[in-house]
Amino acid sequence: MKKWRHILSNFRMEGTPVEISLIGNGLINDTYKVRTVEEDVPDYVLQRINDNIFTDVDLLQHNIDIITDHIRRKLSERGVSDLDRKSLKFIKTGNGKSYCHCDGEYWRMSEYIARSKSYEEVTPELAYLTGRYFGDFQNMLSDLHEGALGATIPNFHNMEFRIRQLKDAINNGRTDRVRSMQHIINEILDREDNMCLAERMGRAGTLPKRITHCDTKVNNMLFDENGDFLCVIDLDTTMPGYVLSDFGDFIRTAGNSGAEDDRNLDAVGLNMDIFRSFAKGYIEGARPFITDIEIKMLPFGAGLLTYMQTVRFLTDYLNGDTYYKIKYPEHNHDRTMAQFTLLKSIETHNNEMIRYINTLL
Ligand code: GN1
Ligand code: MG
Repeated sequence: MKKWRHILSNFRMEGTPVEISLIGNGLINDTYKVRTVEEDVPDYVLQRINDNIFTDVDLLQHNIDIITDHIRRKLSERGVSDLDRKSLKFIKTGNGKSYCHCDGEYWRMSEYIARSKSYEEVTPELAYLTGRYFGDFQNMLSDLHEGALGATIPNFHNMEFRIRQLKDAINNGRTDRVRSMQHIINEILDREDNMCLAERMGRAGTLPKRITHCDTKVNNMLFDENGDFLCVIDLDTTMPGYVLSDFGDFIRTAGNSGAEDDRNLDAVGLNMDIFRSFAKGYIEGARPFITDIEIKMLPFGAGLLTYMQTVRFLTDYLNGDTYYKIKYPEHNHDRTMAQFTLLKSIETHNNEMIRYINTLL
């Protein structure tokens, strides 16, 4: 990246930047690490915000300021030390914003948390702890007043909306791909009614909106060198949503014995040990606010988020790969098949999940 020094000059950073390198494996934004030469000055994370997807960057960064300030306040009230490692710290620009608009691109910068790491896979012990922290993350944000956070992507986890997008893609997308995926499309649309249950419950007033992270992939959590939890990262989609989102997305990623885009479908399936450990931890962390109805819906959430991701990857495949970054031409096809395989595995474990959740009520 040639112009990085120019971008950095907008931010009130400390130290002397000497090197920039691409890090992270997000499917939306581009993330770089900026190394500074001084020992006692942090390195930084520089990120280009994909404003095709996050169309209101000002709202996005305003949300993130509110979330990070609120979490810092909660942690400090609890007497937690080392706050700079336990919550993200964004760097302000010369005019006091936490992003800059530079040559038509949006950039933001935060401190790089030294000696931190993330995982692509977790053990049951780690899943339990992670569950507690995600439950606690929602809990800490549960007293934000209504309207404090806007929707950075409207209808982001709205299943009815995702189905409408899929149907648009079936009608207007690449006909060769629609034809070759017809069998999967039928299987997906067979489940449509069941999968839109949360929206119906929301309208009926039986499922409340909370503040949810909406991207609780296991690699969106940082741990220290001893494997102790530090903080949740990637706050772009933290906004009002159902608890199902965060529970489901963790199970979809960490609870999958294979990879999100595994081409070996035999490797893909639900790991019930991870499910049980995460569920136990999550319910403990969320206990101060979560209702019995929400708890009973958690197994549904595991299937829902996997179904939603299948629908989203398939939609992008049919549309000709316009949303997610791809590494090779059939990547969205392989992601669709891997997620659909995981969904079917989750469906076969439905009764087992329900029985276990009932023991935690
Ligand atoms: C995207 O870029 P990343 O990996 O943080 C997507 C999530 C999907 C995920 C699938 C804004 O997240 O919703 O679950 O890919 N984020 C957005 O891996 O669409
Ligand atoms: Mg994300």
